[in-house]
Amino acid sequence: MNDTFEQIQQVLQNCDTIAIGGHQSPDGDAVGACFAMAYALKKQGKRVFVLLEEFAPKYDMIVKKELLLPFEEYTGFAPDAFVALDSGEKQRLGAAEAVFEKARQKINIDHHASNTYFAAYNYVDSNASSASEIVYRFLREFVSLDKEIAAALYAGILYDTAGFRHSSTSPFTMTAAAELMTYPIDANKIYTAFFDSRSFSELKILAKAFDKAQLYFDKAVIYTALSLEEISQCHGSSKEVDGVVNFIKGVENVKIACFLYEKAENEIKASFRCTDGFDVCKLAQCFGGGGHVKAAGCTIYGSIKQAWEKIYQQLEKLF
Ligand SMILES: [Mn+2]
Repeated sequence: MNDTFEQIQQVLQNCDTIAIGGHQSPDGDAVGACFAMAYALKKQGKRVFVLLEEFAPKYDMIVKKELLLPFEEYTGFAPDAFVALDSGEKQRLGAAEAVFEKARQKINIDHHASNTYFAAYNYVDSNASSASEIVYRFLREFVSLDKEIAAALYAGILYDTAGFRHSSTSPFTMTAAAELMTYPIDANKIYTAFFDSRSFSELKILAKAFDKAQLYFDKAVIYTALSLEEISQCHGSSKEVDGVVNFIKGVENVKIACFLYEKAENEIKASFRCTDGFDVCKLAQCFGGGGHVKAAGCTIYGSIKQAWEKIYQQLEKLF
């Protein structure tokens, strides 16, 4: 059951020190939603701290780094409230989960279908394109938006819809984006940074992943994977593998796309995408992960080969 925006705003009103956190390996939606919320609460006179893992430099344009709580200061930090954004479960907050536990008031605002309603106050809408879209709906009721808030929200919505392309893009999404564009934000610069530019190492990583791609189950499943060694051969890092899965899913006739990479030794991160009629959230949940019906992920411990074998066994039930 969802709480109302009014209830959540009431709780925040009665708090002074507020922590805001998003999921591990923060993407554009997590970063955008967290900073938009942070800017708005700061405007309301709150002491605000954003707790996020290191994220890609392309998000710097919507970020005020001075709001980030340094990782060393997580221990012993007990805020009045913790607002978790874009996180389907509290474990997805990573190291910030300990701070979440210590917060007097716990709030969860999210759009993942697999959300576990882990806070005292929850607002989950799996039909929303992004956490940023929900934060937009929330904020416009209580604060006057400005350029900084608008840029962060626009970036979050843009990112999670892959530039208004995913089926989660609703007429409301477009209305929200249109209103956010009435602020003097550089929408084109955000688009280019997110979707039309990459480091040379990222290009090499994409090339390696594409080169290794294989089709299974009568060409309905596409699979590729990258080891730590392969990522380092490209002089890149695991923060640059984001683009792989969205690209391979576009191959003709493919129903499910699977991309695995070695985040650390024996720690395999799997990302899944699918077309209508399939549910990769369920697939990810077989391995303790989650996400959305058409985009989900999980972590599997072992080698890439072992992880793929486990996933393959699940896929066999579908094809
Ligand atoms: Mn999201």
